[in-house]
This record gives sequence, structure tokens and C-alpha cells, in this order.
Amino acid sequence: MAVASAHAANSNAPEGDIENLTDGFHLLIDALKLNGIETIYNVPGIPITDLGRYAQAQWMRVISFRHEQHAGYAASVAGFLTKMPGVCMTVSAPGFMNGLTALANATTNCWPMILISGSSEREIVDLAQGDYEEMDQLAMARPFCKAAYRLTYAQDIGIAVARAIRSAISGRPGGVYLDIPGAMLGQVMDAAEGARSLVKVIEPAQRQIPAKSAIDRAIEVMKTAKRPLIVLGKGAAYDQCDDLIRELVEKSGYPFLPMSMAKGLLPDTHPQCAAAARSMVLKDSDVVIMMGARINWLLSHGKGKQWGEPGAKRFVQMDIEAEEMDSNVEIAAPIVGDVGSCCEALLKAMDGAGIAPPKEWLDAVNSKATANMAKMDARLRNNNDPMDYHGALGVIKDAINDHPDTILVNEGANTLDMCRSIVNIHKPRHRIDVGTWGVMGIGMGSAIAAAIETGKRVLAVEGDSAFGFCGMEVETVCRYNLPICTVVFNNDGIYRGDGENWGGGDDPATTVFVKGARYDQMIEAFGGVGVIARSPDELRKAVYEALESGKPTLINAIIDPAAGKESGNIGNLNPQSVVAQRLYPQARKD
Ligand code: ADP
Ligand code: TZD
Ligand code: MG
Repeated sequence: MAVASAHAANSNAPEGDIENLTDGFHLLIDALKLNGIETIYNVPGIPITDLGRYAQAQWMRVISFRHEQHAGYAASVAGFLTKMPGVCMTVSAPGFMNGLTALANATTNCWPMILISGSSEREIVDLAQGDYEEMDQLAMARPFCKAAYRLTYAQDIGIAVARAIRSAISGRPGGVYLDIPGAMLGQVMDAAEGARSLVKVIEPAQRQIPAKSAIDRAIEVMKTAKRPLIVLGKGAAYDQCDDLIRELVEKSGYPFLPMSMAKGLLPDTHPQCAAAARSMVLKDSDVVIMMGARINWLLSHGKGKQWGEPGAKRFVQMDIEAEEMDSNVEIAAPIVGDVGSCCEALLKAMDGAGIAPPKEWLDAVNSKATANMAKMDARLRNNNDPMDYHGALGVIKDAINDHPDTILVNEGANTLDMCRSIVNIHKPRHRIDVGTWGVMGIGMGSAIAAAIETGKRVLAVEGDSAFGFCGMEVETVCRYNLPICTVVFNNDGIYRGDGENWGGGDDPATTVFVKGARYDQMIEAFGGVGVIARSPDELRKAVYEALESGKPTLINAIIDPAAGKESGNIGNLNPQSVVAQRLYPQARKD
């Protein structure tokens, strides 16, 4: 029988044996499991504490965090790594709001995730009568996700979960919000009827085959290319069609440039990898094939100095989202479809089309890349005291080369920008970072999800500021005994640790932290291994030991406070007017 109203649920249980009953809690667990979702990233509390307990009792993996934002980031990264929505579960109002940042971040990055939040009772919320943690969560969530649904009756759980999964992973993936009022969880119904109400989602992310006309047009553009380039984005990494991408890149012979989370789709050491000649290929190329990468701020919107002569370049773009085309620049050959299907169609059409890049272009790219790599290599081999970014990252580079199956997580400003360009990645989806927003605090949630979802070792390279946003989750790392080695690049601050108060007052500068902070002691508080590394040699010993032992480890890598640049590689995005130059001798001269 169907349940008529939330409040009636528990008092008016259906007649019959209690053994033949189920409830909202268990229907939700059954609905997730039926659809292959086995893990929940969660922070307990009213009204979902028991939901977590029951899920664990039903052999789901329930990973409890210290803060919902990190549970949410973990769920979104689980979505990126598995092509199935990661699930984050929170309590109402404040817990929900903490999770919402991660939901918005998932949607921005095009990663599938479902935020399930307990909520207060509708009739009280709607009359603003001041319920415990009252908030109209459904309305709040809507602008930050692809879809938002609220459950009122337990009998609708099956259809709502199916809908949420399909919304999250069909088309361009993104975040979905599912609102579960507390009373709904307690509703009971006949177990057999409950089982029948569950829905298994059939092929939620169907292949999107591109139109033949789109492929033909792309081939025509490619035939004209004298200086072609392929740009791989995290949409291509997400698609898990690694062999097809490799085939396309190799058959075309085009140089390729991976965006940060597409690194490893083909190894960074592949002979066609143009990462070390990035500025040159962006500027000088004449035809650019974008594969699952948006032409957004990360690529200077396809305009400006970085891109050479305005209008001199033609773009081919593969994307599952038709509306992405022409977002910043004209796309000469839009191909709407999933990256795998686009590659397959293009590969067929390339047969006999005479597509081969001129040798002069390949030689020019190669010699630039080789020269840049040689320059960089020399800088990485330093044993400077105090340690600088290059000395420390030379060690991280070796560690990943020697342990290529390790997933690298990376955030910070200088710590991010330099690590991205220095450390080679050898396998698809083995680098997770700050994504499209450049958000700080993704590190620990991402590292935890990577360890849980793949069972692999994780190396998290974190700026000290970035780490501060999520550092308490080292307790979570220790509690679940995860094979995560966190290296905090401790330069005493944001960008640099040597800033001063421009007014001359006693307060520290806005960008600096306590000098000589003992981040290594944080993990020791929870039984993990803490190490201080003051030189590349010490760092090498500590990182290799951690990767080999798999023990939860935090290495406090002491970096010269004067080594970093303001905002890393994107200082140009900082606004400033002439007024600053009039008022402050320290102001940038730009
Ligand atoms: P990056 O930051 O690596 O440049 P973006 O996040 O900007 O990458 O772009 C990813 C793009 O990939 C988005 O436009 C998204 O629509 C697209 N995308 C996501 N999944 C797929 C897929 N399976 N096939 C094709 N495109 C996809
Ligand atoms: N808050 C959030 C959520 N995201 C952000 N990106 C920022 C603030 C601003 N921000 C950056 O863009 S980088 C950064 C902040 C605070 C920290 C950089 O310092 P770090 O790295 O210690 O992590 P380096 O190596 O010192 O540059
Ligand atoms: Mg720092």
C-alpha cells in the first residue's frame, strides 16, 4: 500500500507482519545498490545518522568525513574516476550548504555527483515556522546543479534515484540534488511492493554518435592544416575511451597538448606530446582540434597574445554539449558527440584522406620541447638549502616516474602550476587537481576518493594554504588507513611567506602563516607518520618510503618563503588600478 502522508507514516504502518515491511531508509539503500552505487561519502547527523548506519549494515561502504565539503569533493572525484555519480550525504541546512560548494564544483567541472541531504519537514519550512535546521534546500540547490528533486513519499524513492542517476551522467555530466525530508525516511510500506517500486536505470549515458556531415567538415578542415594541434581535456579523460584517443592521436601524427587532468591519457613522455612547447604550439598552430576541453579562461578564451594572429586559427571541437560550440571563438567544425564516438567516426573518415602534418612543423615542435625540457631538467637537479619548488618537484617527478600507478592529487598556486608542468603523468585519470574553478581545498577529499575508488596509492602535493582548507581530513585518512602520502609545500604562506604588513602595523601580512608550522605533527595526532623534509634528499627518502609502505603519511616539505610568485602563473588575473601605485611603494608595477 502507498503511504498517504509523512506524519501518518509511522503511526499508520500497513497492517500485517513487521517482517513484510520496509521503510524509506532501506528503500534508498536498495535503490542505490540496485544501480551499482556501493559507496557513500558522508557526515552523519539528524536526520541521516541511521541511514549511514543501515547502509554500512547492508554492506555499502560509508566513508564519514569531518566536513561535508570534502565528502562532496570526494563524491565528485568518484564521479570523474568511475563515470557513475559519486554520492555525498549530509544533514540539513548547514551540512547541506557545506556540501553545496562541492555540488556546484562538480557541475562546473562536468562531473557526475548526487548530493543527498536530509531536510526539515515541508509543512514547517513552507510556513517558516522555525524547524530544526530549517531551510528551503530544494530552491537553494537549483542554481548550482543540473537537476534537483525532492522526495515526499517512500514509494517514489526508486524513481527519484533512477532519475537522479540519469540526470547526473547523461549528456554533459553534472551535479544533482536529492532532498530527503526526515519523515520520508521513516515511512514504512509493504516490502514486496517496495521492491517493485525500485527502478534500474537502463543505459543512462548512451553513446552520442556524431553526424556524418560534422565528421566530413572536420576532415576538410584537417586537410588544410599545416601546423595542427590536438588539445585533450578532462572531458576526454572522463570518457574512458583511452585506446581510441591514442589511436586518433597516433594516426593523425598531430602534436597534442593535455590540459591538466587530461595528462596521462597518453603518457607525457609520448613523442607527440607538446606540453613542453605549450606557448609555441598555442601561438603558431593553424588548426586546433579540441577534444573534451572548453575554450575558457584556462585557454585565455581562445584569444589574445597566447593564440597568435586573431582569426588565423581554425578550430575543430568535439564535445557532448552542443551549446559549448562558439562559446568564445568561432568553431569551424563542431562535432557533437561523446569523445569515443567522435574519435571512432573521425578515424574511419581519415582513411585515405591524406592527413599528415608537415615534417617541418613536427621538427619545430620537437626541437622547442627538447630544448625546454633540457633547461628544466638542470633546474630540477638542485639540492638548494632552503629547498625551492624545482628541487622539491624534481623529487616528486622521480617518485611518480618510479611509481607510475600512483594517483597524483595537486593544489596550491606555485605548488600547482609548477607541479603540473614538471611532473609527468603516465596513465589516464592519474592526476586530479583544482579543476575549472581553481578551487583550494579539493586535496584531501580527492585523495580519499582516489584511494577508495581505485585501491591505488595516492600522492597529494599540497600548498600549505591549500592544505589548510582540508587538513582536518588527515584524520579521515588515518581512520580508514588509506595509502595516501600528503606532501605539504610549506613556504609559510599564500604564494610566498615573506610578505609584510603594508601599513607597518603589528598584524602579520594577509598572505602569511605561522612560521615553521609543524604540519607533520597534525597527522601524528591521529597515529599517522609525520616527517619533516628540509632538502630534496630528505624529501626523496620520505616520499619513497611512504609510497612503498602505503602508510598514511604527511611530509612537511620546507620551501624557501621567497621562492614563489604572486598567484603562481596567473598573476595577470589580479586586478589593480593606478591608485595602488600612488599609495603603496610595494604595489606591482604593471
Ligand atoms: P579542461 O579543463 O580539461 O580543458 P573542461 O572541463 O573545460 O576540460 O571541458 C570538458 C568538456 O568535456 C566539457 O565541455 C564537457 O561538455 C565535455 N564532455 C564531458 N564528457 C564528455 C564526453 N563523454 N564526451 C565528449 N565531451 C564530454
Ligand atoms: N579560496 C578558494 C576556495 N579557492 C581559491 N582559489 C582561493 C581561495 C584563492 N587562492 C588561490 O587561488 S591559490 C591560494 C588561494 C588562497 C593559495 C596559494 O597558496 P599555497 O600555494 O600555499 O596553497 P603556494 O605554493 O604558496 O603558491
Ligand atoms: Mg604556500
